[in-house]
Order: sequence, then C-alpha cells, then structure tokens
Amino acid sequence: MFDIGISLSQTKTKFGPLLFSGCLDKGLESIGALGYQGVELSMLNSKKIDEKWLLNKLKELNLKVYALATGQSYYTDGYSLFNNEEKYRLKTVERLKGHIDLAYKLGAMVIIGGIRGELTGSPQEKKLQEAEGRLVLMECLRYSEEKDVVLLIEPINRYETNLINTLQDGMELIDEIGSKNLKLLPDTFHMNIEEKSIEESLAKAKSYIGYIHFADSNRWAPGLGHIDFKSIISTLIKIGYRGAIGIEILPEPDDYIAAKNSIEFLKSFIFKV
Ligand code: LER
Ligand code: MN
Repeated sequence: MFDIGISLSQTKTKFGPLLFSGCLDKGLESIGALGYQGVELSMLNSKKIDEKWLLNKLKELNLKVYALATGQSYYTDGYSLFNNEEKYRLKTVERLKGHIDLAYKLGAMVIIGGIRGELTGSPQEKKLQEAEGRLVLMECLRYSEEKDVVLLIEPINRYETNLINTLQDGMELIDEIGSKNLKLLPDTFHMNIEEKSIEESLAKAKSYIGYIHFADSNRWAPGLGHIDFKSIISTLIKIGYRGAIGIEILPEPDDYIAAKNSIEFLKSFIFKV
C-alpha cells in the first residue's frame, strides 16, 4: 500500500536519528534484507559519493532512494540557508546544488529541513535574515525546477529551529513561493510537539504533502512511543496520500533492531487498516 524507506547516513554524524551512520554499504544490505523498498540518504556533501558504486548497489538490492536529507551541512559545518553571513549562505547553495544534481540521477527529492538554520538577533535583523534566506532558497528552487527535482519543506519543532515549526507555516511559505517543485514533508516526531491534532493537520495539508517522516514520540521506532500510527495511516489513506513513508529514528537499541522493529510494526497493521 505504501512504500517504506528508512534514513541512513553515508558519513558518521552527530545528528542522531539516522541508522548505520558511516556504514552505508552495511546499511543498504541490511535494509534490503529486511524487506524495505527504499531509503532516504542523509548527505553531507553529495559530490563526495561514488555515484557508480551507489547506483549499482541500489540496483543490486532493488532499493529506491526517496529523498536526500541535507541537514548535516548545518549540524557539521554550520552552513545554513538563512545564515546571517553571506559566505555561509553561498556555501549552502553550493551544497544544495550538489544534492539536487545527485537527486536528479537517483530520481529522489531533496529535503530542506535542518539546513534552513535559525534566525538570530533583533526582530529587525531576523526580518532581514529571513528575506536574504528566501533569496537563496529561490535560487536553489530555480535550479531544481530546471531538473524537475522536488524540494521538500520540513517543519521542525521549536526546540531545533525558529523557522517553520508547523505544517501551516510550511504551507504558507509554499503558497507564497508558488512552485510545483516545492512540497511539504511532515514528520510525526515534530508534529507530536507542534500540532494540535496530527490527523487534522495532515488532512488540511493533503495537497501539499510530497513525503512523510515517521518516528514515534521518543524518536524510537514507530510503535515504541505513544503516537497513534494506526490512526495516522488511516488518515493518509483517507486523504489519498500515495507517496513513500520514510522512517527517521534513533539507532536504539541498535541500528539493525531499530530498522527491524519499524518494518515489522508497520507491516503488522498497514495492510489491515
Ligand atoms: C530531519 O528530517 C529532522 O527531522 C530534523 O530533526 C532535523 O533537524
Ligand atoms: Mn524529519
């Protein structure tokens, strides 16, 4: 009914909710064997991956890549789209263009989540920073439109950013920009913090959603916290969502068990909803 993927990272990273961080080969092998249809790849620098190796491996394991996650540029190098320093904004655009090039070859989307960064300073400084960030976001969007790659705006909870926390914030930005290449990526972990009702917000955002992240309330595998995934799956079916579900969770108790728990839990009821 839904394709299910999980987030892996090519590089070892401090950013937590990724599996097999720094062991992509092992990660892909394990995910393929567990019956996932695809993956999301968290990339620091897409220019540094051996594309030929990756394409062959994906083909061999019959795995799709749904999206490239990009937040590592911010968490590792401090590069962000809404940075108050131009040199960092330009570095971020360069990274994002590299991600868009790779996404084009993989048939994947590109996530604009943590890489947005944060607004800092006085209200006036924040306003200026927001306007400058939008300019560079537009530059990335124009580049992705040329290649017909979709960019996904991911609302992130207030403890991680002050730039787009709710699905409503994301929809407003998408409406203001108005491009068919800009879509929304709801994440149940963040929604559990920010939204009054996860189901109602998803229903309201139905025409905007391009992809979705699943993690439970504690960011462990779905089923190991208190989010009602049965109800969320019913909502996704009701609103006609046909995209993939990307599991983005902490490697707890370890990478393999976390991946196994997630697919087993979703498969146990996804076909029965
Ligand atoms: C990334 O997908 C995410 O959910 C965020 O927590 C990134 O900061
Ligand atoms: Mn996420």
